[in-house]
Amino acid sequence: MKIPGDDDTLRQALEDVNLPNLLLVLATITGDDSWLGEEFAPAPIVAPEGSLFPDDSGGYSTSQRARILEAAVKIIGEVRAGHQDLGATPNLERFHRMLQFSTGEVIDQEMAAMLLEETRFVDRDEQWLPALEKLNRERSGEALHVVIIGAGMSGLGTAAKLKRAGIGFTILEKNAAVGGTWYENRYPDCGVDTPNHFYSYSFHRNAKWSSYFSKRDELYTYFEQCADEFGVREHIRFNCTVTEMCFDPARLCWDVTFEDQTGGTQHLQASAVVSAVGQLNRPSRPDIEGLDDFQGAMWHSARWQDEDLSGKRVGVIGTGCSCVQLLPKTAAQAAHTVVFQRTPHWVAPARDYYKPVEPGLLWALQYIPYYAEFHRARMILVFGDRSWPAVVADPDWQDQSVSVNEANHAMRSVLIEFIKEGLGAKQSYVEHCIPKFPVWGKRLIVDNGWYETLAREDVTLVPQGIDRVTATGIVSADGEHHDLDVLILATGFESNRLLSPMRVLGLGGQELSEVWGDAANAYKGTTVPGFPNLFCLYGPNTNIVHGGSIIYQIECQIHYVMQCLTVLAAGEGRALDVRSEVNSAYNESVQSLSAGLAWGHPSVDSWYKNKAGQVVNNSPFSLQKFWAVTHDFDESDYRLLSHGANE
Ligand code: N01
Repeated sequence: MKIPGDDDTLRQALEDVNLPNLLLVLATITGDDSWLGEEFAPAPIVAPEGSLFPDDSGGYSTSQRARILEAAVKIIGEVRAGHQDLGATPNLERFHRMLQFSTGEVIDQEMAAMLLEETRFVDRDEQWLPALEKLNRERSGEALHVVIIGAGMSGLGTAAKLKRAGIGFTILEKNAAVGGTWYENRYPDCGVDTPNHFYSYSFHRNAKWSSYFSKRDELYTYFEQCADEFGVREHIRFNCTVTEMCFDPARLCWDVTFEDQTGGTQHLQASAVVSAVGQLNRPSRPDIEGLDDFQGAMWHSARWQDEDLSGKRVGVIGTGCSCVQLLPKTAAQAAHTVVFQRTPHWVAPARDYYKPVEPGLLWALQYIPYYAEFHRARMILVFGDRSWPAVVADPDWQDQSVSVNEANHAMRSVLIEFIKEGLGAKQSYVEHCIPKFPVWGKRLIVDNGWYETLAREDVTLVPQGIDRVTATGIVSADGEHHDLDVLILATGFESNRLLSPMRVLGLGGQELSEVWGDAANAYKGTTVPGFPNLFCLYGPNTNIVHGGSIIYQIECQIHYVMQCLTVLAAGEGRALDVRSEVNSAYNESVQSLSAGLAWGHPSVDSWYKNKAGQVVNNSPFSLQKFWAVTHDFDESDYRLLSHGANE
């Protein structure tokens, strides 16, 4: 990496960097651990009220700060001039020590091991890449071919790894472009609630995110670039919708049937199928009487129509993440907005949600050696499992009705104050805005002006529920008719029936949708007994609620799948079928853990649960634990099917 500019450029950039992080950079370059000594120990991290970003600047005195910055200018300047090499990347023991030093907190060694891979100080691909490359060389001509369904973040990530391993693959994508959810969702202010320096592939960092929480267009552009930079675009068949796949036990492969852009039916044969269809790709149309009678314009938040709302009376059904994000923008345009709420959600204060990435940090992420690595680790520590203790139920906690432990209850109190403050003159709304389930029972929504928007004079909250829709509006449960020109359905997605409407036929012709019903389950969220060589990314019980990036979860699964592929590549005509008893034991544990978490609380009714109240979508694990659970493939968990050796 060439470092541009001179000492002044460097000095200017360093104004915006995190000093505890910078000390890790200096220690790595010089190999000198005196940079991690008592003298430079940072002050504890504190969370200023209302801010998303904790104050983790280190709390150094002016003279300490000057000393660190001058040393950094000198050391990095020497690297720029070619007089200093980059030093050795830290091993686990040193990295662990570094993280504890820079945060002033006790960090689990397993967490450090995970972050060592997330920073790519350790290349996780080494777990499977050498084996696959060797097998590919030995077996040229009879290689595996993988079909990936979907070119969203799971599909592209898998494709990148298959490409690296030299395994043949085809991606079938129903849309005309890549990006999945970030292609489809275009509602106003659509964006992430996890900082992008974490919400991006660990193996394809983007040093140029303009904001910490980027918006849809920038995310979509990132995935477009990934498709090109991974060199996988030529493998994608756009406008192709998979309708059916059927496992052939004689040939030990999948026959995949899909509809192409002409409406014609086509077939592909695959040694393995990776389902990368996501959990939130089918908009849910609410079952409300009269919905089809509405004569005004109506659309779902995930199928946004760019209509000018000025002067219009707009109704919005639903108060989940999508509604909270879009409402401040649409309400500012509309003449009047009516929000139809069934259940209030918890919304967290986030006054710096729109914070741009500081110019110096942008520079540091591109040019200061190791800075981006340590920054990613820090973002994961701050925005990942930090909230985990607050979601785990404490059996001794006195009031189990609305909270699950003391920290959870404390958060509840903070958020109730935030509601009161945000609603200003509309204090009559307060009782309707306080959820009756524990905080983190559903993913905590990052605020972008929700309560202030509800407090606007031209916005009305209807908490009574909906009786029916008419040609000209909505009748609420109290009998009032609300006249509307436009109706926005922010009603979420059909999330429980994973992989549907595809027809998936496994061993013995059994159909996956029947095997699962509305209780989808898979081993490590990925493999299903009786459906050999089918790998579900972002499958059952993999969604995260407490905090963190879904790309992280997906990457954990991809590495697990790549290890499975080393077994398939080791012989001709092989298939892996997860043992039914292994899957059952795993999922019993998933359900028992889920029951002890905020989102398993009986008061929570959400898209994560099925009709019986079982958690189908969410992971019961912290990020650290999910990494550990998916890290190592154990062949004894599977039946290995091979030609002639099985029915
Ligand atoms: O959908 P939702 P979403 N009558 O299911 C209501 C991710 N996401 O699109 O709460 C009346 O959360 C329903 O009511 P209730 C994120 O993972 C992330 O907003 O069930 N109301 C609810 O209020 C999120 O969880 C981001 O009682 C009806 C709303 O519609 C997931 O996507 C941004 C109804 C649906 O809320 C889904 O979020 C956006 C009916 N018949 C989305 N049916 C960020 O990262 C449903 N509702 C920031």
